[in-house]
Amino acid sequence: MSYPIKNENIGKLGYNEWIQSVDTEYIKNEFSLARVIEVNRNSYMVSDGSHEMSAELSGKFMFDAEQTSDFPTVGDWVAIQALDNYTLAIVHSVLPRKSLLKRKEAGKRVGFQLIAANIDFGLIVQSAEHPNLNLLDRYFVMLNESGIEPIVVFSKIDLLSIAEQDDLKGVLSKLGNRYLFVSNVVENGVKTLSDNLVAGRTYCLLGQSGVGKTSLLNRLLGKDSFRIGEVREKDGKGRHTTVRRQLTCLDSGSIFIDTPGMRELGNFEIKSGLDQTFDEFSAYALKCRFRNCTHTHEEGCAIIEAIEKGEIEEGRFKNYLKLKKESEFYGMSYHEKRKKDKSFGKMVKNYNKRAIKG
Ligand SMILES: Nc1nc2c(ncn2[C@@H]2O[C@H](COP(=O)(O)OP(=O)(O)O)[C@@H](O)[C@H]2O)c(=O)[nH]1
Ligand SMILES: [Mg+2]
Ligand SMILES: [Zn+2]
Repeated sequence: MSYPIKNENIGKLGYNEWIQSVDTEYIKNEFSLARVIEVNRNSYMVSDGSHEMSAELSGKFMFDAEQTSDFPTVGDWVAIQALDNYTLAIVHSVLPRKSLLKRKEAGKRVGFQLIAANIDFGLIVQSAEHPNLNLLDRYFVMLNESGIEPIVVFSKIDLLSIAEQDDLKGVLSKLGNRYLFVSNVVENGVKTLSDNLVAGRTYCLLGQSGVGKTSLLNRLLGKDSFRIGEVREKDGKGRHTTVRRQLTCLDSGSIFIDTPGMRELGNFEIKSGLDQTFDEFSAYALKCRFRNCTHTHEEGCAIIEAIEKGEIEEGRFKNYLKLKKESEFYGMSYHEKRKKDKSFGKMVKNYNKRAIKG
């Protein structure tokens, strides 16, 4: 029995010109195109737009896979063989990715975990009650580095008084970030977000556990499709309770990936992402005495001077240093990392002390 290469409903999964331009090499003969819609530890679900199938990796795939990033993650386009009247799919290859989100594995300095692939927009969700601007920067760096456009959403706005909302707006305007306030319990902001979503594009919900990511997705779907509040940071033993990630299509045509909360968000070797995130530094950096200034301790560093004059916020600079050191750490070889691992925390502390006196 032969199946069509591309299901006529593949478009609703975000099939577009970009993936069309790469799929011809992979989607031929007995293979057809599908997207990974769920990853739960090592089990997968894929969809071709009309059929949702549980999926297994082919023997050759398993044999050839060498590293974490070779394996499929949610959002990936894959070449499959549909079997048993579309109940089972064998995954033969993962198509090249437009973007890939990954993070450092919890508690480990070495090794990483894939979050999602082929994401256009990252929806960073934070509770308006507990905004964390340093963490926000971390997400910006991660998204900028992967070429994913960040959108910031502050949820639970219903829990803030008008005065508190104004205070928060004051803090945020200073940073000049684009953001949105929403409440998932009263009519507020969700419609603005929903009106601005782009059909055919893939959005990934990011943020700590309990901030309201799944509630927001349910609101956007207009029904309670996903269970909220079920994802806890830790169980009694302090381990993650779930690793499930799911992709779902809104009626309006945009595609959403929900992720469980992340206890720890580590970045990898970062190049452009860091400069892009702290781009207000760049005008000062041109005036540093040394062209290769690292803005960490140098004499004549215009950034350090700007901090002393109060033109750049010290907290942002400290966060910049921290992320920069981390990034350099991830750029090292495996063995260098193991060696440095223990002294890492101390290293960051010392840099902060040296750079900012008093
Ligand atoms: N007051 C208020 N509570 C919310 C809001 N959004 C989510 N919650 C609650 O916050 C808890 C965690 O929500 P959930 O969507 O599961 O968060 P997730 O872990 O980020 O997916 C649940 O008890 C929700 O009812 C909101 O906008 N306002
Ligand atoms: Mg959730
Ligand atoms: Zn400098």
